[in-house]
Amino acid sequence: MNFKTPELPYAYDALEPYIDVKTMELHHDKHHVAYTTKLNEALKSVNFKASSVEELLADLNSLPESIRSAVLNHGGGHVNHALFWEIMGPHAGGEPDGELEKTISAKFGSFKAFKEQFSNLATSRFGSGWAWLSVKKGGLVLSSTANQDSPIREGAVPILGLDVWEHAYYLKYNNRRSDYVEAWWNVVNWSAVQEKYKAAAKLIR
Ligand code: MN3
Repeated sequence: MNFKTPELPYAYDALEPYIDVKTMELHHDKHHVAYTTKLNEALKSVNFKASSVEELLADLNSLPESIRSAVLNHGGGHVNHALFWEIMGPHAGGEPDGELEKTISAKFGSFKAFKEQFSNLATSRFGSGWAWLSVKKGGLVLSSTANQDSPIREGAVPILGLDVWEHAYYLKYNNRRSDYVEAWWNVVNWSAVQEKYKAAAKLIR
């Protein structure tokens, strides 16, 4: 099996002015492509039953020890970025509605309170990593992970993720990660997140 980097579902400049075209080009065409290439390289001579990278990440011990860290890093990089492109979009931002809005408000008190907690996780993650909203048994959970680790490893299904590696923001925001985090809310595609929430809620009861 050969995993492929998905095409961006919008133009490289579609997230301007919040995420600049140059960052999007490098991030998708160089960084994501490198994760996918190295994942395929690591899996080249291995027989495995899993039909998705998510399954591989959830059960890393089924793989030979010699390739586990490569699959964790590059497989994680591949699925994390695939989600990241999908949950962003042009003419987006605002607030979720429907079932997702109700669930967020019930869990965190309000959308504003959720946003604050998520932003804090993203800005305070030391070094490279991600902030996440995931669905887990019992409901929604917030977390942050280092490097390309995925909430999938903790039995959760991520539905919203924010990449806080410097490659995601340094060209435009330099060292001002919190400005990037604040701007990023303007490109969150809540209807895509809502779809992911519905699918995940069916998987995990
Ligand atoms: Mn990245």
